[in-house]
Amino acid sequence: ASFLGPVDLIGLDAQFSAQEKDLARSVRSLVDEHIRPNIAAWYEQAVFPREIVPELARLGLLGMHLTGYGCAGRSAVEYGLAASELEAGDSGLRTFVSVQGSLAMSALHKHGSEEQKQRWLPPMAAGDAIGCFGLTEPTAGSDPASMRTTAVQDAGGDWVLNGSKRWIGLATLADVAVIWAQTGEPGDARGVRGFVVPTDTPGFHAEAIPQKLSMRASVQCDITLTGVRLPPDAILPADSAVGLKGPFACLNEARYGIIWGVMGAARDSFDAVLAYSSERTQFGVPLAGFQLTQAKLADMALEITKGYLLALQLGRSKDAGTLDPVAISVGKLNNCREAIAIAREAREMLGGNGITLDHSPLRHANNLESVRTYEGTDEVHALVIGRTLTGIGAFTASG
Ligand code: TGC
Repeated sequence: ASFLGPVDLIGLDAQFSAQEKDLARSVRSLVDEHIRPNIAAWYEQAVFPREIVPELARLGLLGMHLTGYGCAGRSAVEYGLAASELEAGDSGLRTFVSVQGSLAMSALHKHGSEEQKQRWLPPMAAGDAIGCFGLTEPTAGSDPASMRTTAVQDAGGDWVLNGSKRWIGLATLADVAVIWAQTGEPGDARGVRGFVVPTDTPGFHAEAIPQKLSMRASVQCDITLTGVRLPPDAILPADSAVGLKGPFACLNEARYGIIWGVMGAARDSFDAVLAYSSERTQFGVPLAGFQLTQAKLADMALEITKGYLLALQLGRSKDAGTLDPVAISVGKLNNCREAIAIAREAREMLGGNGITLDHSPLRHANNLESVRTYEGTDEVHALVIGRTLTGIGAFTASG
């Protein structure tokens, strides 16, 4: 039987190595043991289960695609499979791994000094330190170049940060924050630089955003930075971090993981409704015996299969070093759009029973509202693709 379950009607299983499938199965066991029995309660009570962090570290999932500094050095495809299995449990748990590994650790690994890497990466890989990544602001979401957070160097060389960040995953739990700030004139994309900010620095304050209807087993926060004074070596020094390409290089990593992750949520929704429709009888026959049900299941299976094929193509390209950012936009736009449609369809097929936390699809659909929005909205990715196809930037009326 395919490790992807009954949805795999085209023999996708054979496209993965034994090592890749072993990793996927290990992550699935972790999800079955630690996440599935508790996720409904965590979601209802809006709790991020911090006790899961050592389990994720034990499997080497924190910064798993990075090399050295205690990181597992796994391939892009393995990283994708792990994201997919975690998100089959809940998008909030996959988001933890993405923020820690793909955003905060990636920023340090790609752009940090040797001292910054030595200081933070080993404890982050071990789950002993948590990181967050502050790019988005209350008035700067899709357009990070318009950020208002500033970093000014004083006569002694210290950096002083002022401003605010919003929707920052893990910030109230974090030991370290990578904060992107404007060092030049407002709107100067090349003036954006990254800073490594221990969260106990005076002037750093994080607060969880309450009353979320999505990602409830996860933490997203407001950060305020009030005269946060940092030593000269707090800046991420690499040339690769000069300007917005610094944070975008990290977003590429997180967006790539999402392409796989959301297919896990879609697959779990499909598995849930396939099982339910086989058991649930109406008018004397199981729901699975109705033609309309079968047509819906078939359409879901097609899109999940195509979504995994797309993810796999991008993953193999990433491992070969040939993955282009526009291909990531193709994957994120398609797989998020299809995953949320599948989760919603599955909820509908569960009837009234589908609106409680006894079944996963509505929880997945609600989570996917966030996933399709963060790391570049559907619209941003459509316009990235449109710009590549036409050669014309259409992000604003003037291009
Ligand atoms: P532009 O200002 O022209 O370009 C700036 C520089 O960045 C480069 N670049 C990229 N580099 C690598 N990968 C990519 N995907 C890149 N996209 C752009 C670009 O080449 C340029 O380099 P240089 O050397 O010339 O300085 O920007 P653009 O016109 O290319 O992009 C416009 C647009 C709208 C696509 C971009 O601004 C964008 O992607 N906006 C969406 C921002 C976004 O995804 N935000 C999400 C932030 S993270 C978050 O939501 C929180 S979730 C995590 C958590 O839970 O904490």
